[in-house]
Amino acid sequence: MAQEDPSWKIFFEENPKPAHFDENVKLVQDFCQQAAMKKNRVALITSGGTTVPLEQNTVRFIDNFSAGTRGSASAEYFLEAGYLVIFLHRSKSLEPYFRHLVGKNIFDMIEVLPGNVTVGEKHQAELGKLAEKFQRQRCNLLMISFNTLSDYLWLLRAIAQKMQILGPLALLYLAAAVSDFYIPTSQMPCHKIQSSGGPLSLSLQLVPKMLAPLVTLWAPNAFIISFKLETNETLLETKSKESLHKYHHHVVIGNLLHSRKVYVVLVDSKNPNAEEIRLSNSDVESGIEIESKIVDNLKSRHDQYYANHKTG
Ligand code: PAZ
Repeated sequence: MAQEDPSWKIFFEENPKPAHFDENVKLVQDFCQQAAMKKNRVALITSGGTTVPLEQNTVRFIDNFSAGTRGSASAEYFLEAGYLVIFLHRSKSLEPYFRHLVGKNIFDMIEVLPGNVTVGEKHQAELGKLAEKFQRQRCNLLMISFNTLSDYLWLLRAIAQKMQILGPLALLYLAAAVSDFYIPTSQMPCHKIQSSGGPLSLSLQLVPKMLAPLVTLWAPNAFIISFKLETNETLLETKSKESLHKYHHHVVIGNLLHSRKVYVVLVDSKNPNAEEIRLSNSDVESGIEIESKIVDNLKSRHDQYYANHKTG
């Protein structure tokens, strides 16, 4: 039980809160209060990988794999589905709407004439559509960023706690790739590790399982979805079910590293059989993203959850 397991508490005692923490929490508090007054649904989407620093003055760190595609695409679909979105993301990873411009050269998109800069004709439709979507949603989107594992966990806890005011209107969609291992601040060297000391051996501690206090203490009424990333297909469903049974949240979405853009499996506590979402080749060719189907599926589940809460 999270209440009895002190390891997550020790983590917060031993690892200092991130810079700008109080300002960010205030932004979240105001956002949630406004939403609660209007009875809006709010989705917290976590996205991108956490870093684990090796030095207090950090030159080197261990990174968790994630480009932020899942989170940033899902944020757009949640917004389109009428949710307000808190986007807790790794700094410089993909962001909703801006992700469509990544890899494009802005200077190829504009035309510069003396005294006049315009969008080139062949980019006007695409950029116009994107800008229109972004303008329509920008007030509905709160962006909060992290770098390290510790930043992420501090912010996750605080945001979940502030979302309590929303009761079952809150949805948590935990797509970030969060490290299972870390070096406590007290065991980290202060300065850059010198290669003159010879080969480096690292000893990493296990990160306490934060889903336990998240589900029972920080966000007890929210609808909570976690992701499970595996590389071995034979483990995917079992590991996803194990996580659900251990933490008693609502949905676990399993995905495999190499097929994550076209295939996911959803498990919940009500159905013994997992539900699959798979994109066909023609879906992919016509530009359909798997996140649109994931969000549709979760919106219906959240509708049901909300209805049960109201009558329960
Ligand atoms: O950001 P991305 O689209 O490159 O990857 C998404 C993902 C694979 C990190 C995500 O779907 C996921 O599984 N997150 C949880 C990872 C974990 O098991 O910790």
